[in-house]
Amino acid sequence: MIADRYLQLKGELESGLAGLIKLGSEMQRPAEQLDTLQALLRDISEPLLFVVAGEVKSGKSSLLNALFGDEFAKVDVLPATDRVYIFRYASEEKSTEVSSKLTERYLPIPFLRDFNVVDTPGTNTMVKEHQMVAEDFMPRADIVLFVFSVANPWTQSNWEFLDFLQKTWLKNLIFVLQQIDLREPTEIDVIHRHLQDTAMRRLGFVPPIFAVSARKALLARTSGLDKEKLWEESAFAPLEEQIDFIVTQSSPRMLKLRSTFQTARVALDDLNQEIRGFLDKISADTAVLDRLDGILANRREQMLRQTTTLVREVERAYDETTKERAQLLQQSQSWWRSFSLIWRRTAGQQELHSKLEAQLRQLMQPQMEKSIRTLEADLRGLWPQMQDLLENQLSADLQKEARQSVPDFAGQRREFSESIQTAFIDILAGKALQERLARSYSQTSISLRIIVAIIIIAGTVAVFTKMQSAVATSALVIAGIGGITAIFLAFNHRRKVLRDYERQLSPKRTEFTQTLEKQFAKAIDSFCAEMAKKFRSLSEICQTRLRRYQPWSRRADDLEPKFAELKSRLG
Ligand SMILES: Nc1nc2c(ncn2[C@@H]2O[C@H](COP(=O)(O)OP(=O)(O)OP(=O)(O)O)[C@@H](O)[C@H]2O)c(=O)[nH]1
Ligand SMILES: [Mg+2]
Repeated sequence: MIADRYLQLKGELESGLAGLIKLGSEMQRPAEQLDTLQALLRDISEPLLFVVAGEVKSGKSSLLNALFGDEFAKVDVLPATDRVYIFRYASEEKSTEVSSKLTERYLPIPFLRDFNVVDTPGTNTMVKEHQMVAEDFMPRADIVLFVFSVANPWTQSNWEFLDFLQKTWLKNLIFVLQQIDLREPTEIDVIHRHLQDTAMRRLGFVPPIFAVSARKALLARTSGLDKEKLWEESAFAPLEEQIDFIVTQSSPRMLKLRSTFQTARVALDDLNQEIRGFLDKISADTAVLDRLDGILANRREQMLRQTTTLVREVERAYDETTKERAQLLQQSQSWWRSFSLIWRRTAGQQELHSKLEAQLRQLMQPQMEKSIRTLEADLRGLWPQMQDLLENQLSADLQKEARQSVPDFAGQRREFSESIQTAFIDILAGKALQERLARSYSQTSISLRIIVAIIIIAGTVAVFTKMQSAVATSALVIAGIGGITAIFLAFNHRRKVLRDYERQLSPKRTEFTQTLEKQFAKAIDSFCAEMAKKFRSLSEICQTRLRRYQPWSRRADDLEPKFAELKSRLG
């Protein structure tokens, strides 16, 4: 295809620019910036403008058909092009009569996307159209082909039309001597020289002149036979090279490509900088969050170790209560006190229980509170420390997110204190113990009452028989046995109560310290989990941002080699 070097370069720049616009719009760049890039894209996509002029029947339309390898312009032995035609691309064929002298032909032929082609009637017949062609198309044309026919090379109308044109419009002028297959090479040489001389005389310079056969060139391009020979004989190759050269070297076109490229390069650098800036920020933020995670894990370990010390202290306090509790139990459970069960079924069991609880509470509470305070202070101190790191080391926009979600520590502290208190109360609140003791009290009470009743009955019998009969003796023996049994029961009851309390309280020590340890660990874990949750939510924000920027970064990276290639070719 003619002008393919330029078209290829333009195509690559278009694709680079289109990629850049897509990236910019995804990155929501300001509308003005995108509009500028769109305008540049439209500007460079503007098709090349080729104009052909020359004598009637000199083979102008045939030359265009041969150049583009498509018979889009009407060719005839009779005058065929009766008005100026401009050929443009459209997906459907149509014609618009712009005026009686100009028709716009829209054709779905791919090359017309890159070229607008102006075909004109013979210079000798289009006097009226001269001015329009000259003024509307010549100044903008990338290539102006002036056709002379070997069949009639001496006519004046071409030169008269050339006289009519401003010299500045002739910079892209090419003379084409057409239909060379109709004459011998020697004749063509003569005509060629004649054209050179006349051009020098009338224009003051000699444009490039190419003697060609459009008929053979078209055949070479469209028929399957003898392609190479026909192409050789058409002498089209040098003409095409010249066209290629003019278009590629055309300063307005190349300047346009170059300046468009420079603007696009700056825009790509801008986008790249923004992407890099964001990616750097994200990886710095991720590193800070990772560091915070590490610090948090360390502090968690430290605090867990510290809880062991705290629990040991509570344990010591608990042990100290054991001695005092034993004393209290001994005092309140003297064996003769068990006799009170005869007239009091519970014999103050409830009061004893309350007393024990109050004593335990009184002795342990200060130590418990101290431990809770120590741990609370530690946990409370952790957040400001983390907050400080977040505020000083995270990027400004992530800091904003960090501030929006301060963890709810108040609720957690309350929950922690409550759970410790519950564990504490639980030491003595063993329902089983209470029930067992109640059962023991009630059984002892019933047994004692029965024995007392037996003793009374036996005593009464002895009194009534005046202590002399065998019956009286037996009654006294029974009363004696009853008395001994009652003493045994009272002792046994005391022993059972003391043993039950001991059984309840000794394993409770381990249970209690284990619960305490568990509650401490739970509190620490939930504090840490709350903070880790916050770091995780910030990390997720980083990840979301990363997912947004990474494809853009890849896209920008993909554009880089394209732009480097364009730079080397555009200079
Ligand atoms: N032998 C030969 N005939 C050609 C060549 N090019 C065109 N012709 C013939 O010349 C005649 C005129 O060709 P066109 O291409 O219509 O010439 P034109 O200058 O466009 O004619 P108008 O539009 O009427 O001014 C046609 O019969 C073509 O077949 C060529 O290279 N060799
Ligand atoms: Mg024609």
